[in-house]
This record gives sequence, structure tokens and C-alpha cells, in this order.
Amino acid sequence: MDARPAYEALTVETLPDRLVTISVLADRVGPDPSAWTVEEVGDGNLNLVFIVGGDRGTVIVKQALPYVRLVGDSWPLPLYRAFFEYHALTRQAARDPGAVPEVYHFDETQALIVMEYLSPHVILRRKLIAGERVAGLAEFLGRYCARTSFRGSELSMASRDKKRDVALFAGNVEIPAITEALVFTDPYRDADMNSHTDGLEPLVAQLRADIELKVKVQQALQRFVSNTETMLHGDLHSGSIMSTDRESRVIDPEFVQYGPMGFDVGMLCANFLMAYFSQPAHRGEDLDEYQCWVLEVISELCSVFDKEFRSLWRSERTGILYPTVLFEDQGQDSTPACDAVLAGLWRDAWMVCGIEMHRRCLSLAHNADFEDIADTTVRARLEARNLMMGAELLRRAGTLEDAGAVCAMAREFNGKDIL
Ligand code: SR1
Ligand code: MG
Repeated sequence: MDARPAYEALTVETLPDRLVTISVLADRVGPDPSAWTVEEVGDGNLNLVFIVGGDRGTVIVKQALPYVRLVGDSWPLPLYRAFFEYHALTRQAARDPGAVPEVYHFDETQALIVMEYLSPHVILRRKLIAGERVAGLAEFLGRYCARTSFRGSELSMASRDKKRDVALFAGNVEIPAITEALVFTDPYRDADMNSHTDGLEPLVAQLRADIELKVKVQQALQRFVSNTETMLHGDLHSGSIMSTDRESRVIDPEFVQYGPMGFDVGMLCANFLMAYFSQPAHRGEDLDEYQCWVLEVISELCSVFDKEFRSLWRSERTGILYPTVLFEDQGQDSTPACDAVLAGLWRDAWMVCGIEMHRRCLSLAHNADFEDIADTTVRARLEARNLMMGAELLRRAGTLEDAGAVCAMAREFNGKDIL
């Protein structure tokens, strides 16, 4: 018989007595649970997140809830996602050391992870809304996306290790279904949980009437569900990044799955583009300067990605894909092969980017960049630019030369009066 207590959601009141037996926690926070301070700070859509402090230090305790927090217990969600999040964190830490919080303890039954408290980091989305800059952000994110893409794929991993990993993460069956519905499908149909800002109706109708566009979105979904190129973060938006003014970390990989190499970087760029389009409602005199900075982050992030990916291609191409025996060992240059891989990756990325720009305004789980704009007439005008650029990205994804072309497109849409 299993002597471990059954799963029970923690509360601020029960946490100290329930978790004091975890030695790593008592070591890091302090041995006396009555002296611990506990604050629940989860502001995401799914989990409980506690900051637990004491005389020795502070840690984060993250616990999965058996339902979608944003919606309530009418939408059950398996606790086993914490298991996949834990395994994703260990792989990300190995593939890009220092990029994610250190994990101190994992309890599968309680679906909880005890991890490093990041301070004075705050959620990047809040910094972008407040008009704050983060030094080194583009380099960090470009490197993180390239390293995790490359090192989680059969460009680098031994085929059997990668296949074993694909099989492991394939167990995370419910979470991808959320993305398949909320991201790739619901924006383009009248789904129950959808909502949009008043005034956007003509654009919503236009997107739903566009058969070519829906075919492209479904092609992207087809690749998302059937292409296991690399281990994805799976939900890499500005709410999944914590930053100080000069240091950043990636958090929250519970949407992990194996998928197309362009997925994470595409979703990330979409969130910078939404930060960009929402700025007229958040900034004053510094609007132009700050919007320029956001576009610079996108363009630098993509060029760092490209550079890092090419460097790993030269130095760490040890997997079964594009092996050196077929190129360098025969005295041949493999650059055209790398160019072709990157071209496919960026096509996927810009498609995902356009889709993410749609779903955050039309489906469930909007983002604060737009939602914090109280004047809905202003909000609708800014969201309209974002929605139409999303559609243009989907149309032109395979022909865009580089991120510079995407930034030029953003500047063009930022000047449009669509509504
Ligand atoms: C029901 S979950 C809604 C969204 O929150 C997560 O952060 C993901 O972005 C998901 O799509
Ligand atoms: Mg999350």
C-alpha cells in the first residue's frame, strides 16, 4: 500500500506544516515552520504559486491544481503536468545552463515543484507594459531558443535518446489539446469561451471567411501535432519570462511537448509584437523610442538565434540528421543544408507568430498588454492592427527574408487606421 498522503491542494495556512518534512525546503528556508512567511502569488491561468520565506532564505513552491484556475473546476486538468514541467526544467537547464530556475525538489503525488526564488525579477510582460528595458534580453532569448531547439533535436541528440524522450513527453496528452483548441482553432470559429473587444466584429468575420488563411493555420497545426523535431517550451510568451533590468530567466514549461523547431521563437516574437502594438495606450512622450526598442529586441533576438543555431550546426551536429559524413567528411560545405533547415524553421515561426497574435485577442486567455487598456475604443483600434498583421504574416510566412522584414511590416501596420 502507498503510504504517501493523497494529493491535496496547499493553502497559505497548511503549507508550512505540510512541507516542513521536505529537508531541502527546511534547509533553505529555516527549520521552524511557524517562522515561515507564505504568500500565494499565482497570477497565471493554471497553478498555485507560493513564495515561502524564512530566516535562511526564500523559495518558490509551485503546485498544479486539478482544474484550469482561470475557468474553475468545470474544466478538469490532470495533475501529471507537473511531472512533465519538472522533466522539461531539467532538460532546459542542461541545454542552456542558467536559463531556468534551479529545481530543489519534486513531489509527483502532490504535483509540486520547489524551486529557486527569482528576485528582484518580475514577469517580463509587466515590464513591457510599464515601458522598462531589460539589458541583454534579446541575446538571452535568442540563445535560449536556438540552444533548446538545436540540442533537443536529432541534429544533436542520439536518435534513441531523443525517441525515448519523445515517448516520455507524449504522455502529456491533455496540455497540447489546450493549445490545439485555444491557439490553432478557436480564434477562427465561434467557440463558447471566446471573447473579443467590441468593435472588432468585422475583422473577426473577415478572418473566419478567409479559407486560404484557415488552411494555412491548419497546416501549422498539422505540423504542431505531427512533427516532433525538438522539445518545446510550448508556452513561451512574455508571462513565461522573468527579468530584472539586466538578467532574465525562462519559467513555466508545463506546456512542454516535442514539436516544430520554430514554434517557441515564433510565439515569443508574437508577444513582443503585441507589446509593440499596445504601446500607444501605455506610453506618453517616449512612445516612439520605446516601440523602436521593442522592435530592436525582435530583430536582435532572431539574428542571435540564427547565429547561435549556425554555430551549433558547426560544432555540435552529432545526431543522425545532416551528418558530417554526408558533407564535411566528403570535403563539402553543409551551409546550404543549414540554410534550408533554417528557412523551414522561420516559415513555421512566422506562421505561429501570426496565429498567436490572433488567439490572444479572439480566443480564451487574452494578454494584459491589450486587456489593461480600459478604453475599449482605443483597445480595439490597436488590436485591429495586431490582428491584420497576424493575417499578413500567415500569408507571407514562407517569403519573409528575415526579422527585419517583420519589423518593417509591424511599422507599416502601426501606422494604419483599420477601424
Ligand atoms: C486554459 S489555459 C490558457 C492559456 O494559459 C496558458 O498560459 C497557455 O497560454 C494557455 O493557452
Ligand atoms: Mg504558464
